[in-house]
Amino acid sequence: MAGSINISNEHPKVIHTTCAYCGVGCGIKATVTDKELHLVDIEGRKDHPANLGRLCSKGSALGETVSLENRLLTPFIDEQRVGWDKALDEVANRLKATLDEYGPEAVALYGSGQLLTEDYYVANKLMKGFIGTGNMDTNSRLCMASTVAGQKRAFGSDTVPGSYEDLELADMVVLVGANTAWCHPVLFQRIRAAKEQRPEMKVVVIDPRVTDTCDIADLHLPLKSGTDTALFNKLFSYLQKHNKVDTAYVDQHTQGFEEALKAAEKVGDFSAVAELCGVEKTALKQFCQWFADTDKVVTAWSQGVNQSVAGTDKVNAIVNCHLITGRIGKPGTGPLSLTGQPNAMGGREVGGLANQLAAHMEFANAEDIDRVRRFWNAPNIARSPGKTAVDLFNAMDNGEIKFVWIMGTNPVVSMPDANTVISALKKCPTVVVSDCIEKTDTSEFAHIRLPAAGWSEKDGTVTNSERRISRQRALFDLSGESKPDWWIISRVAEKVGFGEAFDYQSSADIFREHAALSAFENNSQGRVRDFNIGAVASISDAEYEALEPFQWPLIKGHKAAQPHTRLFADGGYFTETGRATVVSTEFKVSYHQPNTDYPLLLNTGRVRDHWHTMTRTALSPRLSQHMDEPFVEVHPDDAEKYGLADQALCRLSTAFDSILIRVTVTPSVGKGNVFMPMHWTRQNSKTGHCGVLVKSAVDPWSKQPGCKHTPASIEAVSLQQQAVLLSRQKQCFDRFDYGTEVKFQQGFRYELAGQSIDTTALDIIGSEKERIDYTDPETGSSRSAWFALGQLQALLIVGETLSDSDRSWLQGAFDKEDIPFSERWRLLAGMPPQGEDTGKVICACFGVGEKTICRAIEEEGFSDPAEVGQSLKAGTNCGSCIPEIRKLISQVEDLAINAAS
Ligand SMILES: Nc1nc2c(c(=O)[nH]1)N[C@H]1C(S)=C(S)[C@@H](COP(=O)(O)OP(=O)(O)OC[C@H]3O[C@@H](n4cnc5c(=O)[nH]c(N)nc54)[C@H](O)[C@@H]3O)O[C@H]1N2
Ligand SMILES: Nc1nc2c(c(=O)[nH]1)N[C@H]1C(S)=C(S)[C@@H](COP(=O)(O)OP(=O)(O)OC[C@H]3O[C@@H](n4cnc5c(=O)[nH]c(N)nc54)[C@H](O)[C@@H]3O)O[C@H]1N2
Ligand code: SF4
Ligand SMILES: [Mo]
Repeated sequence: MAGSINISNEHPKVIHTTCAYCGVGCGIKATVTDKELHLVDIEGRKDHPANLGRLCSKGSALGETVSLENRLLTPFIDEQRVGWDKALDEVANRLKATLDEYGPEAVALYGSGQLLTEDYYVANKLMKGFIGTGNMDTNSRLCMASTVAGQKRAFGSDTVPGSYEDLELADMVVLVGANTAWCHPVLFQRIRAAKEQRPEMKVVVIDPRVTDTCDIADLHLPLKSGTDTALFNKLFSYLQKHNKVDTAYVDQHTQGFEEALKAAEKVGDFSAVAELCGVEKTALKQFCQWFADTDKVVTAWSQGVNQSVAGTDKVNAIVNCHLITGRIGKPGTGPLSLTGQPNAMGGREVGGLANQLAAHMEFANAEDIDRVRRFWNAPNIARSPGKTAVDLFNAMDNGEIKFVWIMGTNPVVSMPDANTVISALKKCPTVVVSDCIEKTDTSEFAHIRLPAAGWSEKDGTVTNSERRISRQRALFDLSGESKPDWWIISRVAEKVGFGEAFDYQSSADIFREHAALSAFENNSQGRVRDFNIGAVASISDAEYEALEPFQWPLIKGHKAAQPHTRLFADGGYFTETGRATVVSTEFKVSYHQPNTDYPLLLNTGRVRDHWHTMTRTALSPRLSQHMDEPFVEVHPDDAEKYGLADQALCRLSTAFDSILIRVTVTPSVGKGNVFMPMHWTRQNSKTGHCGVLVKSAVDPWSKQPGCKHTPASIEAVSLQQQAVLLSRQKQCFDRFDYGTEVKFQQGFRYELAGQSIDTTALDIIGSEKERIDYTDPETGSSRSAWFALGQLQALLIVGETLSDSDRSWLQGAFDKEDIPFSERWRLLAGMPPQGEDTGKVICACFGVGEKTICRAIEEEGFSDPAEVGQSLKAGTNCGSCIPEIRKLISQVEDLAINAAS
């Protein structure tokens, strides 16, 4: 069944692996068609329980992102290419020197939920067990820390109680601060399919924005940013008032109910809460009634909950409503945290956060410290938690951290107050960056860059949001000199003098040790821990190779045939008393308030087809077309108030920095809010970086920053000139005031603006003889096109406003081998040849454009996305664009009605 890492040269070769992206953890059937050229066909694995054959647009396009483009293929020291021996010596020597001079607290490692469990385990063991500092934190601090803290407060352990199938078995699914349609698309597809089968199943979306997730919502509560605790406290008191408390469950399995009820009641009556949360009173009542009357409820949440200075309380306010109704651990019920990264869960299992030790053991427990010390035979085990992400970079900025190793994350883009991160990295005497990509915003500050194996080459395990451990397998040999992260860390550890403990030869070696630690003195003496995969602690290399997905816990001696799909239906919590804690939570108005200088609230998040800092998705022209330029969404009333036109450039400012960015006017953001995606970096945009604007205030329990809530202001700007350059070759956009790069099939498009646009220095290959120009005498706008042997090389358009569909057909002109002279004028006149005007890409899977879809709706009278799918295939693969197709149908219908009246 399973694939093999010993890839033979026979083709095609089918390998089962797991998607590189989100925490859904979809199983992939990869058919390698050419190992040398890195060609692979990607399909969803039908027998993987997470996706049952489905994939989303990003997963489907994985094959487009495994080329060697932009890859870091050898180690570098200070921009000098070096061999591994030299690079490892340099890291080890600098590490030793720092330890000798300043001690372990001057050393830090900042990791990522995109590392495999095996990589993460070794990194954590080196830092906490052998170097002897807790200063190993991870980007999960920006992502899941509030859920970890909330679950620990409630359950005594970081346990996700349910499974994905509960989303299908539920009679009501509540999605809080989660744009599931875009960020966990396969789960969204599963919910949609369940609802289609049982239309009585209810979906409630709680999000300040109207997102595509609302496409299947029976009720959307556009609450004021940050007010979730108030809303769930109201629900708590409503449930109690309406006799919906499962008193038997509360009495037997929980503690803290009375205090928590008192705290929840403080929030006031429906009118007060509706006002506070900014939602309609009737809608709020409706939600409470539905929740009260439905036994099978799943509440799933993501970053709208976690990324808040009150994130942990939000998590507990949600969990409380499940605990007091006993709706946990039973089919179709439960609180369900949706994890972001492919291995956010695995990172937590090995102790990747600075306040964790390993295998769900704690610094707070002296027995745990001793247990891990004995198991690792660790000489210098850390005895207290280390610095969490924001503190860690602040400490670096203050000169306390002298050596940092950044692995699998891009903090210059993803950290709040990114300018402080830049300043810290500039000051830090040694910055080591392990990444797959040659140049990232973070690696620009590295003294040593180490080439890591990426998805499609690396080999190990990941855990998804439902505690399911799956294998990621290599599809190709390692590229260039790149090495797996576990190998790099182990070899450095050896050179620092910890050879015996890091003598790993394969990821299987590490997995076995990790599994053994999870079971070590677990359930025999001392306390019982939730994370236990002892059953796989002594598997052979061949068994590891063939390992099929399984859910933890998987305790030795228990039958694998009885998986722990759910926990806690009959209590059994991991607190000292064995009871879950109903945590008192309180809403404070001061959490997320704009102020007079910054009267708006900046919300940040994701778009459908890009992943984080775009190091992978920007390689795919298909994925790059859906949302191609950084933007800030502004409500129409605010746009009017601040004099902002749709698609114009504006200045968006916070107390931290100020940027130039394009405005999208849309009622989908609430009045007083603006929304900006987190993805764009200095590699592809001059100014569209959101991290520099974001406030770094953190939650007191989880230390997770509130990335969704920064007071902001916005103003119109007038730049004299705008230009669009399409070019077969990459160009530099740094000298323009505004510039963004977008990849398309045959080249790059640049959106440029500035007080004056000097394009003379552009590096365009094309014969001047084959150049044609046109200047509009009335407007002064101009177009120039360069050809070489009849093929279009570049096209520069200055001073015109282009539509999305103009851009898409002009990009299409680069596909042609030869453009006859008789056709070239069309490029200057802006007239697409018939049938080539397809519009902006809506369906990324099949590359179907907006205009093509609208024409079909108009001409064929389609009234349902399924009909559009039958005719054009759009929306029939991953389905992520179905909400957009539905919007186009209603737009075309509205136009027809308006035309008729
Ligand atoms: N396409 C895509 N998918 C991804 C990723 C990606 O980069 N791209 N990244 C992955 C990762 S690591 C993560 S963590 C997940 C994140 O997945 P999500 O959390 O679903 O995504 P976000 O867009 O960050 O934020 C979700 C929503 O929270 C809302 N929100 C903001 N403030 C509040 C609030 O106070 N209360 C409530 N209730 N809602 C609020 C925002 O308006 C936003 O729509 O996605 C994963 N999947
Ligand atoms: N404003 C704002 N900021 C946010 C968020 C938000 O919603 N708003 N969301 C936060 C969240 S939830 C998250 S998860 C973070 C994500 O933010 P980051 O972790 O910074 O983003 P990525 O682009 O995923 O960075 C991963 C890096 O690791 C590299 N890489 C990939 N695989 C490997 C590997 O196997 N080994 C090594 N060594 N390198 C590898 C990639 O090339 C890339 O450079 O952003 C956070 N920041
Ligand atoms: S939902 Fe999409 S991105 Fe997430 S794991 Fe599945 S295919 Fe990958
Ligand atoms: Mo995340």
